[in-house]
Amino acid sequence: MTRALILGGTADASLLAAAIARAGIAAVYSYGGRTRAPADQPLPTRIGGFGGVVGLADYIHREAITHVIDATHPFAAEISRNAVAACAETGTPLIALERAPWDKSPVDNWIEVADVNAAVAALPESPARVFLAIGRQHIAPFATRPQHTYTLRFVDPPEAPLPFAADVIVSRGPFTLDRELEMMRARGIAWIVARNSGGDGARAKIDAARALGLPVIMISRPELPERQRIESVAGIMQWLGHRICLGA
Ligand code: 3Y8
Ligand code: NAP
Repeated sequence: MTRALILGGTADASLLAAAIARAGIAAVYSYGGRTRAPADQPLPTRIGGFGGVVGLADYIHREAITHVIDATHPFAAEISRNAVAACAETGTPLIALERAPWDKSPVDNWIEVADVNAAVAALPESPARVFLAIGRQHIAPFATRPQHTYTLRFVDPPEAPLPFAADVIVSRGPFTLDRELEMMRARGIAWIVARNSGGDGARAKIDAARALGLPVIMISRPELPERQRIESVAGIMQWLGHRICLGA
């Protein structure tokens, strides 16, 4: 009896959930519990951590999960690592729905860096107006550069005081090119810090930076363990269907 676990929390995961629900395949959708009101899904949904690798392995056993699909975000490295370990331990087939990174075009002005600390170091010394489009969890290192005027964008309003003075836009995306252009012009943004998330949901700011000729400090993705991965929902459905036919 097939029962898939979708590790979700992205636009792609929502598209996959819709396809699985349409196909009538039994599945459960899992959010990490990061936002106050995550989008509804057409599948039974759970919210919150599993309790590390052990917790995820227990969940797989307890809930008779037969297939795990990691459709989380490329920067959600911990849950992805846990999924590889828990599926190896329980002998559960695992596949990742993983979007390709954005490619730098010759007209893009990117400074590619390995992590947030390198992004801080890549900012200019002289005061600048900087748009930090990297969410809420990893902004603290920018407190070491208080000379800049920061615009942040969060999914939910900040609950705690910010580690530095900043203007916060509360918006969950996906975002449009026109809105990104309007925001950047209105705020006189001169620098953008982004993660190479890939996909369409966050791409508009990259296109807006290109149109305005603005530099983007682009944070590369974290290293993830080897696992089978597919870039399309159709590919995942094929993988799932094939395994269901094989009874594997
Ligand atoms: C909780 C689910 C949909 C899904 C929307 C995608 C697109 C918009 C782009 C910017 C960049 C950022 C952030 C972002 C994007 C989509 C997609 C994507 C980036 C939701 C969602 C959850 C989260 C968690 C949240 C993080 C934060 C990151 C904001 C739902 C809306 C910056 C990533 O406050 C917090 O704790 C937020 C945390 C992880 C990164 C961070 O470290 O702050 N996403 N985002 C999922 C869960 O609980 O399991 O609430 O419905 C999903 C989406 N976020 O419905 O179309 O990529 O699929 N999300 C980044 O790219 O750097 C915004 O502002 O330009
Ligand atoms: P993370 O750092 O990789 O994971 C931290 C811990 O959160 C995990 O160890 C796990 O806790 C729990 N967790 C994360 N995702 C989960 C899920 N889908 N279901 C159940 N538990 C989950 O994750 P993150 O970067 O904070 O991302 C959290 C969620 O936001 C994910 O669903 C991700 O797809 C979504 N998201 C993240 C980003 C981003 O930039 N990181 C962007 C868009 C969407 P336990 O160890 O207790 O199991």
